[in-house]
Amino acid sequence: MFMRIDHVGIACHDLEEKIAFFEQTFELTVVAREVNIEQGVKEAMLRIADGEGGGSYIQLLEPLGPDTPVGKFLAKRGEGVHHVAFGVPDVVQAMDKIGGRGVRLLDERPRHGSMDSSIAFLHPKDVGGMLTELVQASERHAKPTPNARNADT
Ligand code: V0V
Ligand code: CO
Repeated sequence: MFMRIDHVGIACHDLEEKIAFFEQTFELTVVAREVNIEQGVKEAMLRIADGEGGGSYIQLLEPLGPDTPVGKFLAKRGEGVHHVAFGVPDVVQAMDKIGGRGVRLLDERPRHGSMDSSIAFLHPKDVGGMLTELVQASERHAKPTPNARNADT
């Protein structure tokens, strides 16, 4: 079902400061930035690698306010890894399968994610304490090979 780790989301207080750190220390490059009102974040994607069906990234997340998922996380736990996102070929199909296996879905339908992806979250308490995101990359950012498509069926 999972094709790759799409991204690791890192909660931070100051997006610009963390971007500078990741660029200078790890020689990564920002490939997309977005303010996502629905998710309550200002975020940046730093490219690690390209892969089948989409790439791998670090996602830096600054909350738009204290009463948002990342704002609450920062207040409770401080800066650090907030979620792990797995690339899937079809997010609705993955939600159906995973939800049917007793894991709580935090979204009833896919939401808009970075770089026009379709995303959905799974409850961290049902995944061993890890907030988990499913990502279906947009056609623009994913060119699956025939093998990658067949791998999930
Ligand atoms: C909360 N908990 C976590 C957690 N956030 N555990 C691991 N990782 C996290 N990030 C734990 C928390 O410690 C509680 O455990 C329990 O889950 C319930 O948390 P809560 O504080 O009572 O509840 P809330 O109101 O903070 O909600 C938590 C959830 C919420 C996960 C339900 O944050 C959510 O719906 N997240 C999904 C959306 C999201 O995170 N969007 C931002 C990224 P104890 O203390 O009871 O043991 S947006 C993004 O990634 C985009 C746009 C993208 O393109 O990729
Ligand atoms: Co994410």
